Amino acid sequence: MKTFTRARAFQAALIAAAISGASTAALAEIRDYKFELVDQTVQAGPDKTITVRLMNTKTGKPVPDAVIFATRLDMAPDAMQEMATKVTPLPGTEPGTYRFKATFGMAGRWQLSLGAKVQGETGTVENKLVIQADQ
Ligand SMILES: [Cu+2]
Repeated sequence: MKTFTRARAFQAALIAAAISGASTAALAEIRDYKFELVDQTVQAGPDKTITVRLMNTKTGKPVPDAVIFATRLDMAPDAMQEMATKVTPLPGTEPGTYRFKATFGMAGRWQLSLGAKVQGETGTVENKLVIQADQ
């Protein structure tokens, strides 16, 4: 019974979203979303900021208010997957962009793994992005 109520509530929310015109997301599927790096390169060193944009590739528009739930930053592209560094979320500066703080302890290629839930969509956006850290 609980499941039924929740499903109905979710359906109602979807309809409300569609009516209010916030429905650009409702017509897309989860595979139509992808993260992209705002800057491909970063200076090696402590407390660097990474900015990514979550795009709806169908509409070409950034997607605000996604829930980012998985992040990992390591040097897998340079065969150092055990060299991982902490990723701390920072407040976004514009809708659809998501920022993180991390220490790049070494120059080279770093892989940022991201997972996200998008409002009104089932499934998970999962992307791996490669950032070049310069000396
Ligand atoms: Cu390394």
